[in-house]
Amino acid sequence: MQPTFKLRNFPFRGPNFGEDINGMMGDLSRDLHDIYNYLTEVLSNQNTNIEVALYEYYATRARTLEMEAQRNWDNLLKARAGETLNFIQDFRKTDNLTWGSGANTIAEANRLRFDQPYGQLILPYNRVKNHFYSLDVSTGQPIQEPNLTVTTQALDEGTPVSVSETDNKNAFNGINASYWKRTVRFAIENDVSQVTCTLQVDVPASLLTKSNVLVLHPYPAGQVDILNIQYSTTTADPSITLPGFPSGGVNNATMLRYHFAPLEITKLKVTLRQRTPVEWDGYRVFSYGLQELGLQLVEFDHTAYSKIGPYQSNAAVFKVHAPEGFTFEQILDFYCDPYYDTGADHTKIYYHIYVDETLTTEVWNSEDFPNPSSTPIGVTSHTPSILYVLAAAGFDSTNNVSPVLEKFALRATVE
Ligand SMILES: [Ca+2]
Repeated sequence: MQPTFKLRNFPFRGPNFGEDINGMMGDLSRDLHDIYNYLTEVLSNQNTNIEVALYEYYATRARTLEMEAQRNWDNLLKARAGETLNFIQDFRKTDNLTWGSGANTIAEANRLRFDQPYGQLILPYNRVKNHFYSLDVSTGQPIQEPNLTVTTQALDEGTPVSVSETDNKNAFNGINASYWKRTVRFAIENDVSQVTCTLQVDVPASLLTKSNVLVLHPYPAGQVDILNIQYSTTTADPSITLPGFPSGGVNNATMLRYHFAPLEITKLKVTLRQRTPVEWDGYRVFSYGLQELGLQLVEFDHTAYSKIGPYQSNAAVFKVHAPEGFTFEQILDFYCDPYYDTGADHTKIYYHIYVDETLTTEVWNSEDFPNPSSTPIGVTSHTPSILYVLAAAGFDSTNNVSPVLEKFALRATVE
């Protein structure tokens, strides 16, 4: 949209011509009209986009609730048939999270950090240093490091009609709403099924210190495959896969976060793939990118795990509910990912099971008891309808990392 307005010359004390005045007013009126039309169209498009996203959200939510209901009913039917039940707690959900009650309630200062979007329970953060931006002390807004070198490279993008890209530095500014997006458009009859590219960034030398956490928010969330995250600690191009990144990559990636022993990372490279084209304005279009890629040095809380009064270490508690009308009889197995500390492996992850929310009657803990799979735990004398599973962790100083707890599972019978 271009303004049509042309400034006419009106000399001081005349002569001024009605034609000029009217012409200029006409231009202004047309421009205002165009601006209003344009704004109305933009707002209307925006509302349509929000509406589409909302419908998609409701549909996804409905499917999730349906699956949850099915799982609960599955356990109820098994309970009625006298079968063994499985209970799985993934740390992407907060509904069963509690901190106990009464004198043993886990104090605010001793709570594990629960980061639901990543599905992770980790040690509390004391301090965080971001390598690509800092926060303005007066406004609280992120300020990007000015000397950032970022390069995008097509790996395999076929023969597109056009490729456009927003500023790739948007992936490093600490603002999710401002993202790097690469749009690859093909003719509609083109059968291309996927596109791949890489994004490489040099960690600014002025900010070069060690890093131990990497966070990645893909765009669009849940539709981009992250094929690799590689780093370098020299001037050479990144070729070493980030510790903890799965060898098969992460398909349909949502928010990702990796913790590793501190490394002096100088360069980072992310390989992305998009396999979901959309038909857009008559073209076959692949869009992919990142909302944010963050590299951080996090100082974790180092409070040691103590078995006596476990609630004084960093911990969290999850309720496991027996199906309606039943109480727990025997715990037959306990499994967790990552696995609890068995002594030699230093995972520094510990679990306790209580039959009361006040965390007073412990029926099992991972240090003193064998796994229930070898020695089942009878709990009938307590008639618990809820089990309280306490997860505790201490800093792993052998490997210089925080434990990252992701899920646990219980197998039990009820009566
Ligand atoms: Ca961003």
